[in-house]
Amino acid sequence: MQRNRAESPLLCPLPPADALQTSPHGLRQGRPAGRDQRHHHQQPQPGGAAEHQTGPVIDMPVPASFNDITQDPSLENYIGWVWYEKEVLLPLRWLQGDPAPRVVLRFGSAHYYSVVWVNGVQVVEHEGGHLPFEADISSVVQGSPDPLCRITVALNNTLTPHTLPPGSIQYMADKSRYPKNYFVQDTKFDFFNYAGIHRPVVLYTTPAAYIDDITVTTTSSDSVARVQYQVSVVGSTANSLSLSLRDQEGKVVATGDGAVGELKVLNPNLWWPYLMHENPGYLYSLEVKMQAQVGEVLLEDVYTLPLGIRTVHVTSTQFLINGRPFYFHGVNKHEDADIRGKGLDWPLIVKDFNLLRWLGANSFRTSHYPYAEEIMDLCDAYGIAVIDESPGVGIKLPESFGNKSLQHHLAVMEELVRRDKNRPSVVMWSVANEPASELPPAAHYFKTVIAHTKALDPSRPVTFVTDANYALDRGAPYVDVICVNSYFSWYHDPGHLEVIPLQLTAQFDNWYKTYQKPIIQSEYGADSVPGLHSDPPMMFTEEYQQAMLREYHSVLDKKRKEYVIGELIWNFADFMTNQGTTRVLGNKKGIFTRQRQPKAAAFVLRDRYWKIANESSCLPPVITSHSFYLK
Ligand code: GCB
Repeated sequence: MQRNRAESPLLCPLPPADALQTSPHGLRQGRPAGRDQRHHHQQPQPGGAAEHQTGPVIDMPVPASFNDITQDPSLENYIGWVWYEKEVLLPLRWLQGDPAPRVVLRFGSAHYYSVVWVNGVQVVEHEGGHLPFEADISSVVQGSPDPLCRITVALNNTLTPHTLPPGSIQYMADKSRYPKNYFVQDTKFDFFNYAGIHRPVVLYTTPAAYIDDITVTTTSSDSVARVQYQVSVVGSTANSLSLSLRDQEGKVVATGDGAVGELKVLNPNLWWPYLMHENPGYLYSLEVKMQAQVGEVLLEDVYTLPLGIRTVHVTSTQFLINGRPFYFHGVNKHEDADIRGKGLDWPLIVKDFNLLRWLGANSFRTSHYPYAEEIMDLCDAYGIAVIDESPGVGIKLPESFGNKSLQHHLAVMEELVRRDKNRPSVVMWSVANEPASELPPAAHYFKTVIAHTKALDPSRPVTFVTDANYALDRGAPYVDVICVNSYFSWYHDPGHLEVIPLQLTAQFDNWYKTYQKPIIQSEYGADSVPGLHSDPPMMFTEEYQQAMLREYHSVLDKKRKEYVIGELIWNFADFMTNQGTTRVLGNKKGIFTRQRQPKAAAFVLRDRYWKIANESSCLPPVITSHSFYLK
């Protein structure tokens, strides 16, 4: 569980748009200090952004990536420190009381390494984008005579062989070819390394004694479900806990007390994926109340957790949700859009969910990093099954398999599992995408990361996504489901659609014979430039993208009767990448454009996904009216 803004009436979100300022050309801009590529660990000095800037101060919206906001190309590709700063007035009731409330500053995510000060006092540092972090700032703000709170953030987007994702700085020393101090950041992944404060920054309060974490797991038989819970409280040892579970009508269906226990729900409404039930995404609401006596005062904290009752099991040929075979007909996505880059964008998020439902998609993988909690909330509510992926993308260098990287990967899995463990939509963890899993150290590395993830959450299967040869992959023995990416007739045998039946059939047969584990085609696809046409189909046209999909589909139709349990198109929408000779303003393998308009391939996939949903004796809800999601 991660407390977020949904729970607290005392939230004071930092206003967007006019807000934080960055001095991207500021402190320690330019060449990283030292060749060990650890310059981001050299702490900037505390104090305000204004004191440190050496470049212009820019109005920078939050949340957003900073890269595409200005007309300055050097900011677009900037690597190094940037500074954000904002002053907010805190309500006086946050600063007083005995005991005074606990005041928390929370970041949904900031890319990549952050150091945060409040009123010049360092309150937290955090390594890694894509996941939340927070700081208890009570002692800083409550000690101050002034309700003004100055929040200063130093952010560094440098990736090293030990970050997730990894990267490295390449120094171009040849003075005859490059300007003095020239360097570029090299990454082994195919999306633009957008940076900035990407998700909301909020201030909230709790009592001095508070509910710190809740873990729930669910099991069910025909007419009874059991919800196992565990609650941890911080700030008091003498406290009492009471729980009540309400259905969607607000009726209390089970109650419990104590820090550990089980709730019994008769005739439960199970959480079903979209298109598998006429009422997908059923969520109960679990209210946890804590009372603690601290000195003379009785403190009360309440946390309400949306809760879906469902089970997940994997056999050698099937993926079962609530005991019924589930076929992933879905997409891979990115957090990516014009102008805001990877910044949270509500209209875009809701548009994407409407497109997913239009498409008949029942699932997606959070390629290649954890997505915003706001997105995950909608997956829970709409019944979109999620393969929740860590930022372990592009782990290719041998040094990225060493102990230092491994320890960081374990820590990232802890953060991810803590954040998403209670989400019914999350049906599997993916610890990485396309690592160099054929390298000898990959065996120990993946064995350890997967075992750790399973220890953190024994209730879900774990995988990583591979493009290695089935006979050489050293991580595959440890996964529950084989997830394979392949691009036959694109990166291999470009232009030759006729090789697909043979090569794709062999791919599936080889993996299955070796491991007897169910398989997901976790990526396949072709770039198409919208509006480009040719018949016979040629690469980069809309016709070629359609034709490639159809060739894959005819093999998938045979294999899904055996052990193939899913297909996820690469990609839902076009997205930005580094510039390169194979990328035309980014990766064009979207079935929608970056602006979310359908290409011809979207209609091929839509016909297919609805056909599969109808076949599997599910009850497809046809969207006949518009209901608006209000937050
Ligand atoms: C892949 C990667 C994905 C790329 C895609 C492509 O295998 O997992 O990140 O974007 O191929 O289009 O090359």
